[in-house]
Amino acid sequence: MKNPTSVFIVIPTYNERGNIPTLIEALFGLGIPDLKLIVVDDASPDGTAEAVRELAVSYPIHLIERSAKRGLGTAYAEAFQAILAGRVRDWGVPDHVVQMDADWSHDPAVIPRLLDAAREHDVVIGSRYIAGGGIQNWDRSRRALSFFANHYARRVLGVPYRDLTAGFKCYRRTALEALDCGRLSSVGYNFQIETVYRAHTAGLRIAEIPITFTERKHGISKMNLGIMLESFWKVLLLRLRG
Ligand SMILES: Nc1nc2c(ncn2[C@@H]2O[C@H](COP(=O)(O)OP(=O)(O)OP(=O)(O)O)[C@@H](O)[C@H]2O)c(=O)[nH]1
Ligand SMILES: [Mg+2]
Repeated sequence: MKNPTSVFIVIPTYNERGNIPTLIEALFGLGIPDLKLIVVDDASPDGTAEAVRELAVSYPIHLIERSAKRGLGTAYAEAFQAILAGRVRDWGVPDHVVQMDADWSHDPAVIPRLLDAAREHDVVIGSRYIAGGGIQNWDRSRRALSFFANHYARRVLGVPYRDLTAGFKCYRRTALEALDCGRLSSVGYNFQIETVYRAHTAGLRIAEIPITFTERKHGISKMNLGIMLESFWKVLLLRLRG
């Protein structure tokens, strides 16, 4: 008999060798039944893919290897499309899909709470900007950037969610279908805003639950000016064209 909630976690990686092994151990240590992991690695020069392959001997991990760094947004879109098409091994299509970063900014211990909230909602956002949520170890400029990006996107798009740029989310399978991943236009982190906006305009039930986001300890950030500019103009385009 099929498990009542089968769960896939999707993690995009670029140079996360220092983070991914301990994170994978922690994820499979959560005791979530029927958990599967999909890692999308963009030819990380630091050997992230190799580290994932070593752990795939012991755990149900599917590694999607792309030939060059092509952005977090396209990595997620590719994984989500493969999942919905049932193209990930013989694992079938899961009931829930969780997305998270590889760098320990997202605490694996929160995942059961995301799944819990997903009983009553189609999309659950792990939110830094509601009561009980927060950020550890971000300097003032990074906080200001995130605050501005959220404020801007919320005003332009006219949606009520406090953390539109959150990268820790859980979708019901039906919500992923409604996103129509082939249509997603974001290359970089704008993916986070675009997914929530599409879910909102599709009339899905979206909840935010509080999380504490912790800045990475290992590796370096991939945030850059191009990623910021993409968000600036693509949020406008989203509003104009839907
Ligand atoms: N496959 C793939 N993954 C990426 C790419 N860019 C970023 N990532 C991954 O996406 C997740 C989020 O990227 P981060 O660099 O942590 O972004 P951030 O959280 O805004 O920045 P810091 O935490 O400050 O480093 C991490 O797991 C990255 O390894 C990419 O182009 N391709
Ligand atoms: Mg990070």
